[in-house]
Amino acid sequence: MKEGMLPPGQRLAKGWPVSHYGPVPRFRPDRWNLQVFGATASGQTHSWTFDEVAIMPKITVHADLHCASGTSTTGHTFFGVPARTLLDLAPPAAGVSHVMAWAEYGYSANLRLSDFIADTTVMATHHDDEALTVEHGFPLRLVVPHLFGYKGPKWLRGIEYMTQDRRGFWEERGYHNIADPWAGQRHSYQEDGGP
Ligand SMILES: Nc1nc2c(c(=O)[nH]1)N[C@H]1C(S)=C(S)[C@@H](COP(=O)(O)O)O[C@H]1N2
Ligand SMILES: [Mo]
Repeated sequence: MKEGMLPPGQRLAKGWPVSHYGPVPRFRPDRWNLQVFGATASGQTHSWTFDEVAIMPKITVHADLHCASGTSTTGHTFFGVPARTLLDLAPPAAGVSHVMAWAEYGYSANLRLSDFIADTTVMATHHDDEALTVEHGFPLRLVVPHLFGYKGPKWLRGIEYMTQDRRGFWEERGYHNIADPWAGQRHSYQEDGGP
């Protein structure tokens, strides 16, 4: 994180407004699970209940959030499971290079494996010492502080291991495949060296 600085073209929002596409899902603990599937080493799908996720190791991550539409919020403290923990619990097959992070209602975001296992990529359960609010992603929300906000699904339900890249929800709708805010990677037309 580059503390006290905003990426080019970003402006600071007041407080922490809520921004996402579609309705807020209701949490049903009895039906909820987190799954890792796709190119796992075992070929099997791994699945955990919310109670099982709650006892996974946790870290604290300080983050600013940058929405690709141009607003940023700063000074967040997230607490949750380091994303790379999943690679220990559910080893990927050889050749896995990307993941698709899946949320309720089919929202998805693709990530390079290197971005997913970065030290500060966290599956957050808490924000500023309180359980996440449902609008911000309770019970589980992926936070990838070094990428634009659309790479961090709220209401995370699954991680798909992929041996080839595939575009997620916003990446298919004109947003940049990598989404580094410091490099101004907002739009897909920039990927082939455009402005
Ligand atoms: N499931 C889901 N997660 C999502 C989104 C969404 O539409 N659906 N929008 C993303 C986008 S574009 C942004 S900028 C952030 C906003 O998170 P915030 O409302 O907590 O600031 O959530 C991300 N996670
Ligand atoms: Mo966003």
